[in-house]
Amino acid sequence: MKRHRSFSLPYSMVTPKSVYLSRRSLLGSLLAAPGIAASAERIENVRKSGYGKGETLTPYDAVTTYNNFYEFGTAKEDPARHARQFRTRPWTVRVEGEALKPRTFDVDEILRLAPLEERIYRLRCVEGWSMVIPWIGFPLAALLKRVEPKSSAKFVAFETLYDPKQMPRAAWAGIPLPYVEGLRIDEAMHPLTILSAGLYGEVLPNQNGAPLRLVVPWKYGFKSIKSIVRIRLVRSQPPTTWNLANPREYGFYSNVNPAVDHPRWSQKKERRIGEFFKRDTLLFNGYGNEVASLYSGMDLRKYY
Ligand SMILES: Nc1nc2c(c(=O)[nH]1)N[C@H]1C(S)=C(S)[C@@H](COP(=O)(O)O)O[C@H]1N2
Ligand SMILES: [Mo]
Repeated sequence: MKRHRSFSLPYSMVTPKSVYLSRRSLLGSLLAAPGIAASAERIENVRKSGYGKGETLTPYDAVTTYNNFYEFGTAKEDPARHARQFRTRPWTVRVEGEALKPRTFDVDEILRLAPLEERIYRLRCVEGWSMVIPWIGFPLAALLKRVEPKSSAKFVAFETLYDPKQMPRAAWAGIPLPYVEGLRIDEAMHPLTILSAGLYGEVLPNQNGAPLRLVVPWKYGFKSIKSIVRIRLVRSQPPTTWNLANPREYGFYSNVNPAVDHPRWSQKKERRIGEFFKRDTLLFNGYGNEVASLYSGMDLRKYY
Protein backbone atom coordinates (compact mmCIF):
# COMPACT_ATOMS: atom_id res chain seq x y z
CA MET A 1 0.00 0.00 0.00
CA LYS A 2 2.79 2.40 0.89
CA ARG A 3 4.91 3.84 -1.89
CA HIS A 4 8.41 5.06 -1.23
CA ARG A 5 9.34 8.16 -3.18
CA SER A 6 12.46 10.22 -3.29
CA PHE A 7 12.26 13.50 -1.43
CA SER A 8 12.06 16.52 -3.70
CA LEU A 9 13.18 19.90 -2.45
CA PRO A 10 10.28 22.38 -2.49
CA TYR A 11 10.94 24.75 -5.35
CA SER A 12 10.17 27.76 -3.17
CA MET A 13 13.10 26.86 -0.91
CA VAL A 14 15.66 27.31 -3.67
CA THR A 15 14.10 30.26 -5.52
CA PRO A 16 12.93 33.65 -4.23
CA LYS A 17 9.16 33.72 -4.11
CA SER A 18 8.78 36.57 -6.61
CA VAL A 19 10.92 34.75 -9.17
CA TYR A 20 9.11 31.53 -8.44
CA LEU A 21 5.70 33.10 -8.94
CA SER A 22 6.61 34.88 -12.18
CA ARG A 23 8.08 31.72 -13.62
CA ARG A 24 5.20 29.60 -12.49
CA SER A 25 3.24 29.59 -15.73
CA LEU A 26 6.34 28.95 -17.84
CA LEU A 27 7.22 26.13 -15.55
CA GLY A 28 3.81 24.55 -15.76
CA SER A 29 4.83 21.92 -18.26
CA LEU A 30 8.16 21.23 -16.58
CA LEU A 31 6.50 20.77 -13.23
CA ALA A 32 4.10 18.32 -14.81
CA ALA A 33 6.99 15.86 -14.97
CA PRO A 34 6.46 13.09 -12.43
CA GLY A 35 8.53 13.34 -9.28
CA ILE A 36 8.95 17.12 -9.28
CA ALA A 37 6.89 18.66 -6.53
CA ALA A 38 5.58 22.16 -7.14
CA SER A 39 5.68 23.78 -3.74
CA ALA A 40 3.09 26.32 -2.71
CA GLU A 41 3.22 29.76 -1.17
CA ARG A 42 3.64 30.12 2.57
CA ILE A 43 0.66 31.36 4.60
CA GLU A 44 1.48 34.20 6.99
CA ASN A 45 -0.10 35.04 10.36
CA VAL A 46 -0.98 31.52 11.41
CA ARG A 47 -1.22 31.01 15.14
CA LYS A 48 -0.28 27.66 16.66
CA SER A 49 -2.92 25.71 18.50
CA GLY A 50 -2.54 23.04 21.14
CA TYR A 51 -4.03 20.31 18.98
CA GLY A 52 -1.69 17.40 18.38
CA LYS A 53 1.31 19.05 19.99
CA GLY A 54 4.14 16.55 20.36
CA GLU A 55 2.80 14.11 17.79
CA THR A 56 5.18 12.89 15.10
CA LEU A 57 4.15 14.48 11.80
CA THR A 58 3.76 12.41 8.65
CA PRO A 59 6.43 13.65 6.21
CA TYR A 60 5.30 16.39 3.78
CA ASP A 61 6.23 14.20 0.85
CA ALA A 62 3.84 11.44 1.95
CA VAL A 63 1.03 13.87 2.82
CA THR A 64 1.22 15.38 -0.67
CA THR A 65 1.85 12.31 -2.85
CA TYR A 66 -0.25 9.59 -1.17
CA ASN A 67 -3.78 10.90 -1.69
CA ASN A 68 -7.37 10.01 -2.34
CA PHE A 69 -9.00 12.48 -4.73
CA TYR A 70 -10.86 10.30 -7.22
CA GLU A 71 -11.69 13.20 -9.51
CA PHE A 72 -7.98 13.12 -10.46
CA GLY A 73 -7.58 9.34 -10.61
CA THR A 74 -7.95 6.42 -8.23
CA ALA A 75 -4.28 5.53 -7.65
CA LYS A 76 -2.62 7.13 -4.63
CA GLU A 77 -0.06 8.99 -6.76
CA ASP A 78 -2.61 10.21 -9.33
CA PRO A 79 -3.86 13.38 -7.59
CA ALA A 80 -0.33 14.81 -7.11
CA ARG A 81 0.36 14.30 -10.81
CA HIS A 82 -2.93 15.16 -12.39
CA ALA A 83 -4.19 18.04 -10.22
CA ARG A 84 -1.19 20.27 -10.97
CA GLN A 85 -3.02 22.49 -13.45
CA PHE A 86 -6.22 22.59 -11.40
CA ARG A 87 -7.39 26.23 -11.18
CA THR A 88 -8.18 27.26 -7.60
CA ARG A 89 -8.55 31.03 -8.27
CA PRO A 90 -10.90 32.70 -8.83
CA TRP A 91 -12.99 30.47 -6.57
CA THR A 92 -16.31 31.02 -4.88
CA VAL A 93 -18.23 29.04 -2.29
CA ARG A 94 -21.99 29.28 -2.20
CA VAL A 95 -23.42 28.94 1.33
CA GLU A 96 -27.18 28.57 1.18
CA GLY A 97 -30.27 26.69 2.25
CA GLU A 98 -31.91 27.08 5.65
CA ALA A 99 -30.23 30.38 6.43
CA LEU A 100 -31.36 33.98 6.89
CA LYS A 101 -28.46 35.37 4.85
CA PRO A 102 -27.47 32.87 2.17
CA ARG A 103 -24.71 34.16 -0.10
CA THR A 104 -21.74 33.46 -2.30
CA PHE A 105 -18.31 34.09 -0.80
CA ASP A 106 -15.03 34.57 -2.56
CA VAL A 107 -12.61 32.06 -1.07
CA ASP A 108 -10.16 34.80 -0.08
CA GLU A 109 -12.92 36.51 1.87
CA ILE A 110 -13.63 33.24 3.70
CA LEU A 111 -9.97 33.05 4.70
CA ARG A 112 -10.31 36.44 6.43
CA LEU A 113 -13.45 35.53 8.44
CA ALA A 114 -11.55 33.98 11.30
CA PRO A 115 -7.95 33.78 12.54
CA LEU A 116 -6.03 30.99 10.83
CA GLU A 117 -4.66 28.34 13.15
CA GLU A 118 -2.30 25.45 12.72
CA ARG A 119 -3.92 22.29 14.04
CA ILE A 120 -2.15 18.96 14.04
CA TYR A 121 -4.84 16.33 13.48
CA ARG A 122 -4.75 12.59 12.92
CA LEU A 123 -6.48 11.50 9.73
CA ARG A 124 -7.66 7.86 9.57
CA CYS A 125 -8.66 6.55 6.15
CA VAL A 126 -11.31 3.84 6.02
CA GLU A 127 -8.77 1.82 4.00
CA GLY A 128 -6.68 1.23 7.13
CA TRP A 129 -3.90 3.83 7.00
CA SER A 130 -3.47 7.04 8.93
CA MET A 131 -1.41 10.22 8.90
CA VAL A 132 -0.67 13.13 11.22
CA ILE A 133 -1.03 16.42 9.36
CA PRO A 134 -0.39 20.03 10.42
CA TRP A 135 -3.44 21.67 8.85
CA ILE A 136 -4.00 25.40 8.58
CA GLY A 137 -7.61 26.32 8.98
CA PHE A 138 -10.41 27.66 11.14
CA PRO A 139 -13.67 26.28 12.55
CA LEU A 140 -16.38 25.66 9.93
CA ALA A 141 -18.77 27.22 12.47
CA ALA A 142 -17.24 30.65 11.74
CA LEU A 143 -18.41 30.47 8.12
CA LEU A 144 -21.80 28.93 8.88
CA LYS A 145 -22.61 31.62 11.45
CA ARG A 146 -22.08 34.28 8.77
CA VAL A 147 -25.20 33.16 6.91
CA GLU A 148 -27.26 32.90 10.12
CA PRO A 149 -28.60 29.33 10.06
CA LYS A 150 -32.31 28.92 10.80
CA SER A 151 -33.44 26.46 13.48
CA SER A 152 -34.73 24.29 10.62
CA ALA A 153 -31.10 23.60 9.58
CA LYS A 154 -30.49 20.09 10.95
CA PHE A 155 -27.75 18.93 8.58
CA VAL A 156 -25.08 20.46 6.35
CA ALA A 157 -24.46 19.23 2.79
CA PHE A 158 -21.13 19.84 1.03
CA GLU A 159 -20.23 19.61 -2.65
CA THR A 160 -16.91 19.45 -4.50
CA LEU A 161 -16.35 21.21 -7.81
CA TYR A 162 -17.01 18.86 -10.71
CA ASP A 163 -15.31 20.04 -13.89
CA PRO A 164 -14.71 17.15 -16.30
CA LYS A 165 -12.51 19.42 -18.44
CA GLN A 166 -10.07 19.83 -15.58
CA MET A 167 -10.69 16.31 -14.29
CA PRO A 168 -10.42 14.04 -17.34
CA ARG A 169 -9.95 10.97 -15.14
CA ALA A 170 -13.19 11.60 -13.30
CA ALA A 171 -15.05 9.43 -15.82
CA TRP A 172 -13.21 6.42 -14.36
CA ALA A 173 -13.65 7.39 -10.70
CA GLY A 174 -16.23 4.66 -10.16
CA ILE A 175 -18.20 6.88 -7.78
CA PRO A 176 -21.02 9.32 -8.53
CA LEU A 177 -19.77 12.90 -9.00
CA PRO A 178 -19.85 15.67 -7.96
CA TYR A 179 -18.48 14.34 -4.69
CA VAL A 180 -20.91 15.16 -1.91
CA GLU A 181 -20.69 14.81 1.86
CA GLY A 182 -22.71 15.71 4.90
CA LEU A 183 -22.65 16.32 8.62
CA ARG A 184 -25.30 16.71 11.26
CA ILE A 185 -25.53 20.38 12.29
CA ASP A 186 -23.98 19.76 15.72
CA GLU A 187 -21.06 17.92 14.10
CA ALA A 188 -20.62 20.78 11.64
CA MET A 189 -20.65 23.38 14.42
CA HIS A 190 -18.28 21.38 16.64
CA PRO A 191 -15.04 23.29 17.34
CA LEU A 192 -12.91 20.34 16.10
CA THR A 193 -14.49 20.57 12.62
CA ILE A 194 -12.40 22.85 10.44
CA LEU A 195 -12.14 24.18 6.94
CA SER A 196 -8.53 23.91 5.87
CA ALA A 197 -6.70 26.07 3.34
CA GLY A 198 -3.17 24.90 4.01
CA LEU A 199 -0.79 22.40 5.51
CA TYR A 200 2.82 22.46 6.66
CA GLY A 201 2.73 26.27 6.67
CA GLU A 202 1.83 26.48 2.99
CA VAL A 203 -1.19 26.95 0.80
CA LEU A 204 -3.00 23.63 0.39
CA PRO A 205 -1.58 21.62 -2.51
CA ASN A 206 -4.25 20.91 -5.14
CA GLN A 207 -4.11 17.17 -4.45
CA ASN A 208 -5.03 17.82 -0.81
CA GLY A 209 -8.20 19.70 -1.73
CA ALA A 210 -7.31 23.30 -2.58
CA PRO A 211 -8.47 25.92 -2.15
CA LEU A 212 -10.69 24.83 0.75
CA ARG A 213 -11.48 21.40 2.19
CA LEU A 214 -13.20 20.05 5.25
CA VAL A 215 -11.32 18.20 8.01
CA VAL A 216 -13.35 16.16 10.52
CA PRO A 217 -10.72 14.33 12.54
CA TRP A 218 -12.93 11.81 14.39
CA LYS A 219 -14.46 10.46 11.17
CA TYR A 220 -13.01 8.36 8.37
CA GLY A 221 -11.08 10.39 5.82
CA PHE A 222 -13.74 10.33 3.13
CA LYS A 223 -15.93 12.67 5.20
CA SER A 224 -13.24 15.35 4.75
CA ILE A 225 -14.47 16.58 1.37
CA LYS A 226 -12.06 18.51 -0.86
CA SER A 227 -12.25 21.58 -3.12
CA ILE A 228 -15.64 22.72 -1.83
CA VAL A 229 -17.88 24.96 -3.97
CA ARG A 230 -21.22 24.61 -2.20
CA ILE A 231 -22.39 24.28 1.39
CA ARG A 232 -26.09 23.86 2.02
CA LEU A 233 -27.91 23.99 5.34
CA VAL A 234 -30.70 21.44 5.03
CA ARG A 235 -33.61 19.95 6.97
CA SER A 236 -32.87 16.26 6.46
CA GLN A 237 -29.88 13.95 6.15
CA PRO A 238 -28.23 14.61 2.77
CA PRO A 239 -26.84 11.94 0.41
CA THR A 240 -23.10 11.22 0.64
CA THR A 241 -20.93 9.90 -2.18
CA TRP A 242 -19.56 6.74 -0.56
CA ASN A 243 -22.94 5.83 0.89
CA LEU A 244 -24.47 6.22 -2.59
CA ALA A 245 -21.67 4.10 -4.07
CA ASN A 246 -21.94 1.32 -1.50
CA PRO A 247 -24.43 1.80 1.36
CA ARG A 248 -23.59 -1.53 2.99
CA GLU A 249 -19.95 -0.51 3.42
CA TYR A 250 -20.19 3.23 4.10
CA GLY A 251 -22.74 4.86 6.36
CA PHE A 252 -23.59 8.50 6.89
CA TYR A 253 -21.84 8.86 10.24
CA SER A 254 -18.59 7.01 9.52
CA ASN A 255 -17.11 7.73 12.91
CA VAL A 256 -13.77 5.98 13.37
CA ASN A 257 -14.68 2.89 15.39
CA PRO A 258 -12.40 -0.13 15.92
CA ALA A 259 -15.40 -2.19 17.10
CA VAL A 260 -17.30 -1.90 13.83
CA ASP A 261 -15.54 -3.77 11.04
CA HIS A 262 -15.80 -2.76 7.43
CA PRO A 263 -17.66 -5.68 5.74
CA ARG A 264 -14.45 -6.64 3.92
CA TRP A 265 -11.79 -5.95 6.58
CA SER A 266 -11.22 -5.30 10.26
CA GLN A 267 -10.93 -1.72 11.52
CA LYS A 268 -9.18 -2.71 14.76
CA LYS A 269 -5.73 -1.61 13.63
CA GLU A 270 -4.18 0.92 11.30
CA ARG A 271 -0.89 1.60 9.57
CA ARG A 272 0.45 5.06 10.35
CA ILE A 273 2.16 6.05 7.11
CA GLY A 274 5.90 5.92 7.73
CA GLU A 275 5.70 3.40 10.57
CA PHE A 276 6.33 -0.33 10.40
CA PHE A 277 4.17 -1.77 13.18
CA LYS A 278 0.43 -1.33 13.13
CA ARG A 279 -1.26 0.73 15.80
CA ASP A 280 -4.56 0.11 17.55
CA THR A 281 -7.32 2.22 16.06
CA LEU A 282 -9.00 4.38 18.71
CA LEU A 283 -12.73 5.03 19.07
CA PHE A 284 -13.50 8.40 17.44
CA ASN A 285 -9.88 8.33 16.25
CA GLY A 286 -8.85 9.28 19.79
CA TYR A 287 -11.05 12.41 19.94
CA GLY A 288 -13.70 10.79 22.16
CA ASN A 289 -13.26 13.23 25.04
CA GLU A 290 -14.36 16.01 22.71
CA VAL A 291 -17.02 14.31 20.59
CA ALA A 292 -18.45 11.21 22.31
CA SER A 293 -21.28 13.27 23.84
CA LEU A 294 -22.60 14.01 20.32
CA TYR A 295 -23.57 10.34 20.04
CA SER A 296 -24.79 9.48 23.53
CA GLY A 297 -27.70 7.07 23.32
CA MET A 298 -27.00 6.22 19.66
CA ASP A 299 -26.26 2.66 18.56
CA LEU A 300 -22.97 3.15 16.70
CA ARG A 301 -23.32 -0.25 15.00
CA LYS A 302 -26.58 0.83 13.46
CA TYR A 303 -25.43 4.37 12.73
CA TYR A 304 -22.06 3.39 11.23
N1 LIG B 1 -13.77 15.53 -3.53
C1 LIG B 1 -13.16 14.53 -2.89
N2 LIG B 1 -12.87 14.64 -1.59
C2 LIG B 1 -12.23 13.62 -0.94
C3 LIG B 1 -11.90 12.43 -1.61
C4 LIG B 1 -12.21 12.34 -3.01
O1 LIG B 1 -11.94 11.33 -3.69
N3 LIG B 1 -12.83 13.42 -3.62
N4 LIG B 1 -11.30 11.40 -0.92
C5 LIG B 1 -11.52 11.35 0.55
C6 LIG B 1 -10.70 10.34 1.21
S1 LIG B 1 -11.15 8.72 1.00
C7 LIG B 1 -9.68 10.66 2.06
S2 LIG B 1 -8.86 9.47 2.95
C8 LIG B 1 -9.22 12.07 2.19
C9 LIG B 1 -7.75 12.15 1.88
O2 LIG B 1 -7.23 13.43 2.12
P1 LIG B 1 -5.69 13.73 1.82
O3 LIG B 1 -5.39 13.22 0.44
O4 LIG B 1 -5.54 15.21 1.93
O5 LIG B 1 -4.90 12.99 2.85
O6 LIG B 1 -9.91 12.96 1.30
C10 LIG B 1 -11.30 12.72 1.18
N5 LIG B 1 -11.93 13.78 0.40
MO1 LIG C 1 -10.17 7.49 2.75
